[in-house]
Amino acid sequence: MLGLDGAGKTQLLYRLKTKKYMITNPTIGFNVETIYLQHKRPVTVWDVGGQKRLRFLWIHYLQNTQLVMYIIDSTDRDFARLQQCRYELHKLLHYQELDNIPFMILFNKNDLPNAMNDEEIQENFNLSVDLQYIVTTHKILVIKTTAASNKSVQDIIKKLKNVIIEQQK
Ligand SMILES: Nc1nc2c(ncn2[C@@H]2O[C@H](COP(=O)(O)OP(=O)(O)OP(=O)(O)O)[C@@H](O)[C@H]2O)c(=O)[nH]1
Ligand SMILES: [Mg+2]
Repeated sequence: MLGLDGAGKTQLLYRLKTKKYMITNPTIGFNVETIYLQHKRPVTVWDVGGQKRLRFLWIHYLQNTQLVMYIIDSTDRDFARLQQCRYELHKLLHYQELDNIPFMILFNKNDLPNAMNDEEIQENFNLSVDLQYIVTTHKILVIKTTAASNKSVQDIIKKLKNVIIEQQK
């Protein structure tokens, strides 16, 4: 799990793991948890701190990655933050170590009334929600999520499972 600070990575990780709300603090370093996809298939999820001063560390977590979940705060329309968010995403998409690794891009905080709609996501990121397509060498799946309730849990687990199984074929 990567993405700018405050996007909701840690909240989402513990939502997927425990289906409960957890008070989070900005992550300095990382959290790592095993979550279970359907049929009890375990997956190790690394959630790495997204603060600007910590982003140079991301590349150290990429070895043996099966999938990148890139989490975006869909309420954050600040120009500079949007630029950073796109920049970091593109950097990962062009990182050689991640060639052919699928990406799930999660537009999070979708429970909030000011979350970007599909048109804004398209405008700001040139991405279409619920479409799977290929950018450079990556399969990309774009979804809208919330970590504030259990509403997205099954959807994320199902898609994670599908992408991981498809990749192993
Ligand atoms: N309403 C709402 N709040 C959320 C959601 N996801 C996260 N939050 C809140 O947003 C804040 C930041 O969430 P974190 O999970 O700590 O963010 P992070 O991406 O781990 O941030 P760093 O650890 O700094 O990289 C917390 O107050 C969360 O409770 C969401 O989907 N909806
Ligand atoms: Mg965190």
